[in-house]
Amino acid sequence: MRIERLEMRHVSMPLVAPFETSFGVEQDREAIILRLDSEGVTGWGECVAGGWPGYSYETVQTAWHMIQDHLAPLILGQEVEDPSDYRQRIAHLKGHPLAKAGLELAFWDLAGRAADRSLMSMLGGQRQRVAVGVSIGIQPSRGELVEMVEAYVEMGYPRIKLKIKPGRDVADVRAVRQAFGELPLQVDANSAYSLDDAEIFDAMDDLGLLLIEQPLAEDDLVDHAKLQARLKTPLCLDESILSARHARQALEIGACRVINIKPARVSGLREAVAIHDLCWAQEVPVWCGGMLETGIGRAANLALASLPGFTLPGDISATERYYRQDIAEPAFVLEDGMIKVPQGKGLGIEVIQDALDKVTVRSTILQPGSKANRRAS
Ligand code: OSB
Ligand code: MG
Repeated sequence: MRIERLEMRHVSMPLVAPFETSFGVEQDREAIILRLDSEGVTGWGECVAGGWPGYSYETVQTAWHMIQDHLAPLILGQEVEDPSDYRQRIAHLKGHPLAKAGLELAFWDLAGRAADRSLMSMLGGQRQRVAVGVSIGIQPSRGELVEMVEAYVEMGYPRIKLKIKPGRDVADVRAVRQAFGELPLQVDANSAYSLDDAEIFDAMDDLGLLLIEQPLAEDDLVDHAKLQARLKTPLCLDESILSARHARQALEIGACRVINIKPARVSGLREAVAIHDLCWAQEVPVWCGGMLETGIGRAANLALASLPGFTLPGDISATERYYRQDIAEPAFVLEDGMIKVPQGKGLGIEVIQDALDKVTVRSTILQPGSKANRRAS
C-alpha cells in the first residue's frame, strides 16, 4: 500500500482522577495519535510516551522527533505491504520502542481495514471477551485506598493491582488484604526498590499476592533473579522486558515467573505476540499491561489479550475508569469482570473527530516530499 500521508497529533487528555505511581503523578494523559492514509483507507495508531521520562526514557517530545524525522521518511511515498514490512524498514534504528509501536499500530489498523479483518483475527486471538482488572494509583491515605478498592470491587473488577512506592507499601497492602480477604490482589513498584529492600518483599510475601510487578531497576535482571529466589510470590517483569530475547533470558535466569506484555513497550504487537508464543510454549503465564491508553490503544490491547496464553486478567479497564470523554467509540464497558474484544475491521473502533480536535495541542501533516520529510532524509 502506498503511504500517502501521516498525521501526528500531540494530545493531552484529562484523566477522571490523578494517577500516582512511584515515578510521579499524572493528571492529564499525554500521547501522540497517528493517522496513516493509503489508497482511500485510514489507519489509526497511538504512541503512549508520556510528558516526562518516568516510566521509560521516551517522552512525547522524543517520540515526536523519532516518528517525524526517522520513521516517517522510511514509509512516506513508499509501498509498505503490511506491519512486518514496516518492521523490516525500521529494524536498523536503535531503541525508542514506544515511538516504533505507535506507528506499527497504525499499520495494523490500516492492514485490517484494507483486508476487512479484525485485529484479533490477524493476531490469532481466540476469545470474544477478556478478563480484566484495574490498576489503582497511590492514594493520599490508607483509608482512601481501602475506599477506592471497595469502589472498584463493587463495580465488578475481579482483580485489583495496587501501585506501591517506598513508604507506601507493606502497610497499605496489608490494610487492603485485611479489608478484602481473598480478593485477587497484586502490586506494581515501577522499579522503585533495590535488593537492599529485600525485607520489604519478604513481608509482602505473606500477603497472598498474585504477583509483584517490577520491584527493581529495569536494567537489573540479575538482582530480580536473586529476589525471586527468596520469595514464594511470583515476580512479574514489566519495564525490564523490551523484546522476546529479554523475555527468554529473564526466564532462563529465574528473574521472574510471569510477564506483563505491553505492545508499546516491546516496539509493537508483532513482538508482543512473539513474547506470548515463547511464554505459552513454556507455560509461563502472561497478561496484558496498560499505559492509560485512549480507546485506540486499548482496542489493540483487547485484541492481544484474546490470545490463549493471556491467562491472567489484564490492566485493561473500562473507558469510564480513565476518561470522561474518550477519542474513540464505542466505549469499553465492564460485563461480568470482562470486556468485549472489538470484532470490526482493523481496531474495530471509530475515532470521534470533534473529541480528538478538543484534546489536540499540536499537530503536523507529513506527506511525501513535505518539509519535515525532506529535512530528515
Ligand atoms: O507500570 O503498568 C504500569 C500506567 C502508566 C504507566 C505504567 C503503568 C501503568 C498502569 C496502568 O499500571 C494500567 C492501565 O490501566 O492502563
Ligand atoms: Mg507496570
